[in-house]
Amino acid sequence: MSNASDYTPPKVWTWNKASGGRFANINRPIAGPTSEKELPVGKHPLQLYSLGTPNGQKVTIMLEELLALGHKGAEYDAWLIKIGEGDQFGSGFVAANPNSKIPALVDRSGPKPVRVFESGAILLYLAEKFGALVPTDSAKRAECLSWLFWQMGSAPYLGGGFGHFYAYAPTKIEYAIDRFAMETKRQLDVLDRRLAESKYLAGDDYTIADIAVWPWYGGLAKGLLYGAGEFLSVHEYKNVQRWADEIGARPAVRRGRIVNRLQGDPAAQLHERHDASDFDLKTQDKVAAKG
Ligand SMILES: N[C@@H](CCC(=O)N[C@@H](CS)C(=O)NCC(=O)O)C(=O)O
Repeated sequence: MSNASDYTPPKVWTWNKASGGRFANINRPIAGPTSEKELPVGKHPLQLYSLGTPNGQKVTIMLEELLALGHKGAEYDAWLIKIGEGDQFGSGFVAANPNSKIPALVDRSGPKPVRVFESGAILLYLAEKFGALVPTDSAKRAECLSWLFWQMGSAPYLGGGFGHFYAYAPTKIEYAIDRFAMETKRQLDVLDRRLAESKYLAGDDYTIADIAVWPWYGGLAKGLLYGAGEFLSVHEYKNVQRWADEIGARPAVRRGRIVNRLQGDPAAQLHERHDASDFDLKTQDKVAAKG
């Protein structure tokens, strides 16, 4: 194995140098706000503060699905939080999410604003609020929540583990890439076996479990994450491929996945969403054409 290290950890870790890598300028070992900055509030009942990463996409897909089902109370403003520039450490954002990570939702439909953070909690909150996309039958609900929480526990190995060491770390460390590639492939196999026996993760119906898992593992299966499709032989996971294609074709998913996105095809970037018409009028290709 390559990359033998001459590093010996000191007795006590101290934060005295930049660790390098793509997120070096925002990583820090303490929580809390670094600046005073209020969050903007728009006209809709739901205020989302997010970015179009897989964790952010879960919520915008959910909101678009709810709107497609006719739940007008799911109208939302999606504000952009640029995590690369440290927006997540502003006082207003920290009040919405003390963990300083997107996505964060504030529900202003009631007498007092309700904050919700952690994408899984947001999906469940919205599903319960609107009585949609989560089964009511207790066995089916248990299956749905099991896959929802599976995603929450599993994706950090894919993103923070595999993706970080394969794509972002300043040096390629064989041990780390090997360990997390193995776990990521195991997770893909878990999904592939489930989707061999079941149309959707929770059973016959599309639910918040699919909405949580698709942006991560659907994206990975379609070669959209970390440029790692070939490395992980994602084409081998045939049932994941079938499921990823089917969900990716849903109109609400096609809308939700481009909200708050800052990368890729300009026609698939809607930096902020404040109205349903924004999908037709305010994607970056249209913004650029207007000059
Ligand atoms: N478990 C959290 C993860 C959220 C998360 O990791 N968000 C990332 C972007 S995908 C973030 O905001 N990172 C900023 C930071 O770490 O400072 C969730 O599901 O909501």
